[in-house]
Amino acid sequence: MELTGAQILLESLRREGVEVVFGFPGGAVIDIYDQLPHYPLRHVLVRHEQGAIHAADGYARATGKVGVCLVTSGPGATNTVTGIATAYMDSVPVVIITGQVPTPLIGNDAFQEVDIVGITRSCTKHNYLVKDVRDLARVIKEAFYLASTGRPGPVLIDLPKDVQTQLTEYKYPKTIKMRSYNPTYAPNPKQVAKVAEVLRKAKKPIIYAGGGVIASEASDDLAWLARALDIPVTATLMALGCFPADDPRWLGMLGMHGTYAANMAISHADLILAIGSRFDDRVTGKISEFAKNAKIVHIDIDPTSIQKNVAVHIPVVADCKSFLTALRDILEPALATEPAAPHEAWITKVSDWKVEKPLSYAQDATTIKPQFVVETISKLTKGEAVITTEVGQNQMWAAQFYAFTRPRSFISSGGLGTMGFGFPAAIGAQMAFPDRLVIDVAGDGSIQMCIQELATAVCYDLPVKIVILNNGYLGMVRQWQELFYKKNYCATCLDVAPDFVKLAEAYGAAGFRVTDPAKVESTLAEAFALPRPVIVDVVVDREENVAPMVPAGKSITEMILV
Ligand SMILES: Cc1ncc(C[n+]2csc(CCOP(=O)(O)OP(=O)(O)O)c2C)c(N)n1
Repeated sequence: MELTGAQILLESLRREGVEVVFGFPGGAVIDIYDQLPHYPLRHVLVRHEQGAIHAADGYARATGKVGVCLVTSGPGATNTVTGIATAYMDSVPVVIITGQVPTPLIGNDAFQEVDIVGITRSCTKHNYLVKDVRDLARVIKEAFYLASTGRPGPVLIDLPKDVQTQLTEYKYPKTIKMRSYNPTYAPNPKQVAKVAEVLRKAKKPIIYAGGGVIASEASDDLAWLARALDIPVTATLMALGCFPADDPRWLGMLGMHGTYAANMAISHADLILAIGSRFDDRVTGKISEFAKNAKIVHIDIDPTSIQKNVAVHIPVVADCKSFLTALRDILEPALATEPAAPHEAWITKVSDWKVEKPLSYAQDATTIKPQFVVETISKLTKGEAVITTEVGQNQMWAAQFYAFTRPRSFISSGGLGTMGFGFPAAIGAQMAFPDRLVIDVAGDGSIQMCIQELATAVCYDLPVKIVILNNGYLGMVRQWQELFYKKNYCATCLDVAPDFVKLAEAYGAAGFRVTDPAKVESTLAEAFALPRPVIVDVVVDREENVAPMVPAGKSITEMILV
């Protein structure tokens, strides 16, 4: 059967199992929108293309499926670039479809023309400009395959307007043939055996889990390993939720704003099992001082991330799930005959660090501490909500003080640190799970970057909650200015701010304000119970800092603790 390019696109999305498309129309995609009502796809009309890409990203992080976003050429396409880079840095599978000017006009500075393929070359896993409608079905099949396999990431398809209207015979390929792309899932058995051996011998082992554990759905396997061999677990921002916070082996996040216990434990370990993590500079601090006495085992699906930042003793190219399954196959029978020696002395040491310098704050009767707000959210939701965050102090407090119980429940821009991410990402997560409680923990600065999506939330009856930790500052930058720039608060005071309660109401959402610590819990509970979008504007201590903090370039043992 002959179909137009627009029909091929939509039919192929259907065949890929896509249920939701986040988008914003324009002249260069109007043919696609013209056909959209004929396909069983839910389209969410956002208010800004940055909202579309972050929502697709949030949907992908919450579900593990590929998120899809559709925008027009020129400014529509460029408005997605921040979101594409956000997804790329955090290895999130999204497919971005951009309209393009007709092929004869490409390169002519035509109206609303940009070279989006060129612009996004360095922040996509792959991208395509489709000049011939006969290539389209194959390109879409490849795009979904590339986005979701190996190390996941964003893939962009740029589709010129004339290609959308051309007709061709439609045949959706069943298989993919890409000679140069063969991700390795299964680990080398010899390497796994070596890992089993060093793990059993280690006296002071630690698991350092990264986002790959969540991406490969390996959280249960990780928990089995930690418990079977009695190993403490720390994780990156991206991996929060991969190990339950109530397990005694849980140390909290490591790195720049990690816990004292996690940073001390990784610095004193004799064996680090780094799994699905990439030794980001926010984690390692001064690299020459990082884990000097440890043997390092690194499991990653992306061979290029191994040996990139630190020297690794046992490299394993595999996805986390396959690796942990293979390791369990070796360890389980071995443990049946010879149980693992518990790491009593090591666990005691680690527990002492936890008790010595826990995450803490002092809530008094007058000024609300932001940490108290996050702890109250955690308590009210029993650690089971989907928490998205903006970027800054709010993000770090959410990471530190919310006790996550399951994977895919913490959704935050880790690698790029994108202010404005959290709210549209929450919309994406809420689209995927209409019945779950989805809360964006926000700063008063960040929330203003994509606040227009409140209209989207209201329009689609998405009961997303926004809790603003309102300190009247671009708090994290102010914190740096306080600590390292002699309190020169240049350009970080948000003197003029909207009345967030009225703003919520203006959009048709509900708004609350809290200034009294005694009212925090009841107000949040009331807000969470409302079946509609809500902003809770919590006026918090203006100059509270995130601690611990490792100053940039220092070793992670050199933490500022207050
Ligand atoms: C798009 C973008 N611009 C600038 C920054 C730099 N930045 C990092 S944190 C931060 C302050 C965030 O302020 P706010 O949202 O009020 O949160 P707070 O730190 O006060 O919780 C800024 C400006 C960024 N991360 N992203």
